[in-house]
Amino acid sequence: MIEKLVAEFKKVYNYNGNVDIFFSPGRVNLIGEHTDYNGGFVFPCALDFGTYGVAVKRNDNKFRMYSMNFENIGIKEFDCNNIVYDKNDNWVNYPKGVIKTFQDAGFNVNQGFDLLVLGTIPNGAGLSSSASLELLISVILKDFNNLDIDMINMVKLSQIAENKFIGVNCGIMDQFAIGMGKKDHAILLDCNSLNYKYAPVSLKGASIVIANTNKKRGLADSKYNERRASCEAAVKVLNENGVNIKYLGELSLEEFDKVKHFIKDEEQLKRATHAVTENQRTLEAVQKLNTGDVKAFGKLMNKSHISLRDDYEVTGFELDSLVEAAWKAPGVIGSRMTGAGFGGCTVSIVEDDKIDNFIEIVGKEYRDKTGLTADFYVAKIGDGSRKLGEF
Ligand code: NG1
Ligand code: MG
Repeated sequence: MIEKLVAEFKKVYNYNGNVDIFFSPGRVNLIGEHTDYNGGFVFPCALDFGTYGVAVKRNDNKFRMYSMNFENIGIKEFDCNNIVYDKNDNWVNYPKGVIKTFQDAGFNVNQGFDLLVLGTIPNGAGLSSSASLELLISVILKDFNNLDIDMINMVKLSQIAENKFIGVNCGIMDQFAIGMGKKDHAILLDCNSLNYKYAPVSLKGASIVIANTNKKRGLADSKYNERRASCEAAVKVLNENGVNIKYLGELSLEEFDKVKHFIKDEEQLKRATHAVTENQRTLEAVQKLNTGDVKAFGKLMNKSHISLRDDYEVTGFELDSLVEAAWKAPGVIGSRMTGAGFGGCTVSIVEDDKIDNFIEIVGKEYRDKTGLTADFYVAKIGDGSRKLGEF
């Protein structure tokens, strides 16, 4: 892989010296869905596949960028003094956004560089190829400009880049999981306080299997914003009735049960119910995993899916078909949709000796039902964004 990347860089930029290589993972959320922007808990982990960046410093403050995933776009060039969003720049807006956000935060990031990237994360599948790229750029900026900044602050700036420059109003989960990832661990993150704890993920002869529905997410962004708005509306109603909270994630299930009658709108009530119960499930699931009860963890993943299907209504035919097929398959400990929903991926925990069979029979049932072919990945949990070295 490294040799291929170096060779490609040398060809694209007609260059012959040493290069630096950086890597930033994708992420999968094991449980805690649509809780991040509700100030609740999430439990994601970084993956062992992600985005590679080959970079060489320039003698000026220009940036040149090339992606092996979008060869037709070719090399894009821009100057550090004039960074503006351009829809024709496609993926290059992400690096632009990160550089601009670092500048706005007062960091001198004027060291120009040539960059070649290769993403091994399926795009738009809910595995966070965008946050992966953002953190990749953050790590390069830190390295090339000798910046005094820690990973948590790079995570925050990357989220700001996505919110303000790209215009996607995401929570902090993706950037946090990718920047702060740790091999063989998932991160229990309180998205309100940003307190976090690493939990070892030892699945006792089982593995994480990610399955991509290959259903395009379509209107996902507008529906995502609708869900956020419903939760905010529920908070408003509760506050008008004397509950004093900023986020639904602040309420325990018991507290919520006492005040939920104030929410008269049926849809808002369902959305809020998901946010509160999912938060509780996430804490319980991590407790179970910590005591080695993988089966109980899997059951909570199943319940998470049901809540996302019935209360939050973000699953859809494809995700439901894939998860239902998984629930029936031998050796499956748990299965649910992951990410924003409406399409994208599912995450399952499957006994190692049943994985081949799982891929075959779940894949077949899904194809028969939907006419789509799912892609499967047996995932390993890897470390967060980092420099791999000089080559
Ligand atoms: P995905 O589907 O991976 O893009 C989105 C949000 C997360 C979180 C999840 C739902 C973006 C970029 N990310 O994830 O912050 O809210 O949905 O749990 O929108
Ligand atoms: Mg994204």
